[in-house]
Amino acid sequence: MEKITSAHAMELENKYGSFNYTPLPFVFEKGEGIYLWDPEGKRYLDFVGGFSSVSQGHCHPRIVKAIQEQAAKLTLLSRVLYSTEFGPLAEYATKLLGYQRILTMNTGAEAFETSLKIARKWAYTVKGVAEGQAKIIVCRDNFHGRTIAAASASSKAEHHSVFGPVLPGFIHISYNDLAALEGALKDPTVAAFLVEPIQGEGGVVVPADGYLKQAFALCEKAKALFIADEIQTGLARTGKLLATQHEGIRPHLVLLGKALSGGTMPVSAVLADDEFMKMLQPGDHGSTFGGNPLACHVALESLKVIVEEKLAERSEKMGQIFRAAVRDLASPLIAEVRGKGLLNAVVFKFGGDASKDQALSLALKENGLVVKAAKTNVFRFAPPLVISEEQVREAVAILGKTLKSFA
Ligand code: PXG
Repeated sequence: MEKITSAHAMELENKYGSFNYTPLPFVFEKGEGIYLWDPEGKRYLDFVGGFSSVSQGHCHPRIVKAIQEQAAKLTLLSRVLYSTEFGPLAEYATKLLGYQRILTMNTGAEAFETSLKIARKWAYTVKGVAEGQAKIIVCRDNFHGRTIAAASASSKAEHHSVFGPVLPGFIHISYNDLAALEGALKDPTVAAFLVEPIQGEGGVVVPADGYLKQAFALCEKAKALFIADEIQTGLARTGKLLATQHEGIRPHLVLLGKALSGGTMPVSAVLADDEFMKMLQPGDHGSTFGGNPLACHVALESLKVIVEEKLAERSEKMGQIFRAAVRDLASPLIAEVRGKGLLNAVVFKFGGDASKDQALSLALKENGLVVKAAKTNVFRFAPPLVISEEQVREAVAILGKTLKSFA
């Protein structure tokens, strides 16, 4: 096939693609470990990391091999038939993460939707909420995907107005606000509190120590489910296999996605014990592709890579090095660096000027570092977890050098 230049790739996408993204004008054709290459052959450090998906590194050889082997053997059955691949994944994932059962889907948004169905049915059949009345408490500035339910749960008014009517049944409270949660839980129709342990798309917002633990206790007391959306924070990203483990809690439901396949294909999951998983009976839920043999084989290998390469420990250590090194830059343009493990944000003093964000991304890319704002003036730094100390320091040096010449 003819080789495509960056300019031509952008021209085609801009001419024939849809309008729902405004990508940075960067084109890549290859990835390996923590590196990306553009079509012209220049190499970059990738600190976007597929938004927490390519935690095992781009094109991890073990994961690539797993895809190739299984793709040549059996890819899809649907779960109306047993496969040799689902069981081993289910056993490994549940034992690793401490739950009795796993339900596999494809995208993160589907895992989110699945958890809403479990929580609502549980509210009606176990908690005794009157039909049609179940509520889910969510946090402002959350991100759970792009489906109508996720848009309904979102606090983005602009999405409510153009994609409405939104689904009823969501109660919005402030993130990191226990008093608000306690108040909202007084409503006896509440089925669940659904929360990101760290708000990713919201700008890497880290709640106060103890927030999740106390929120879990409040849910237990009010007989409501605590659902952790660990699609971005889970699977070693924050320095533990699950971010909720930092506070020693075990949510009733956990949502996973992204790194569950090392960023190679859409695989998501809900983890739960029998009492909650049994809410979904035959006919209640499913998916053509969810739990397909290819996905299961790849997810199992992706989890084993996380465990065997000790990526949680690496994430914890490299995250500390990253944050300390960014603080050591002592740049007058940096307001704050925050995060856990390798889910970090650097907040810049650009006075809310979003055009500066684009200019900084361009300047950093010139110097070999790919990174992007999660929200205005807040850049998320979330590289593959296989990163070395030397590569962390190289990235921070690029940041320091770029900021020095950045007006
Ligand atoms: N929950 C969280 C916490 C997420 O970060 C989702 C759910 C939805 O996952 P899926 O697989 O349905 O995208 C996310 C996704 C985007 C985008 O353009 C989404 C995310 C990160 C960056 C961009 O939709 N996170």
